[in-house]
Amino acid sequence: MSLTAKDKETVKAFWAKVAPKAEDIGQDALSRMLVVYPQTKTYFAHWKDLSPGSALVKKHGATVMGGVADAVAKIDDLTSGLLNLSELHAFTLRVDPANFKILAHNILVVFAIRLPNDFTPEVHVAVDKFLAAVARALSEKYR
Ligand code: HNI
Repeated sequence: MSLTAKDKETVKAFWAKVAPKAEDIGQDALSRMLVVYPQTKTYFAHWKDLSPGSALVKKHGATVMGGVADAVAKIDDLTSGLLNLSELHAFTLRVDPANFKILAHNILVVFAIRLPNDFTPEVHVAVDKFLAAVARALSEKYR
């Protein structure tokens, strides 16, 4: 399942709508992940407060969306573009790669809630494929 040229254009155009709200979207998606999939909290056990919208959740939500923005910029070669980030998650953070899909799902949920007019069925398909490709690229160093 690779991204077509049309998918890439759709993702980039949608990202222009996301960018001004990226921090809010990131903290919402991360907050939801931690509540709905509490097993993900183990990776953030060193944070003081894991409740929705806490200072660290906000900060890290922005960091993650920065990573996704970087992936949009590297959409033509995600595997090599995200290699360092993959290495970090695999060897240093030791995040189970199954969690990348969980976070991707939460990001999609928040896109649908916050950008209901822009998140059309066509955008949904393209962005779902893109986030799946990001999850695959982040999983690269686990192989
Ligand atoms: Ni993730 C740190 C991007 C999914 C757990 N993560 C980062 C950083 C970026 C990033 C960028 C900061 C790197 C640095 O300091 O150089 N993470 C992403 C992206 C995704 C993702 C783009 C998927 C879309 N990370 C996940 C998931 C988990 C996760 C699913 C665990 C459930 N990430 C972490 C942890 C850190 C982290 C833990 C370190 C945070 C800290 O502050 O200690």
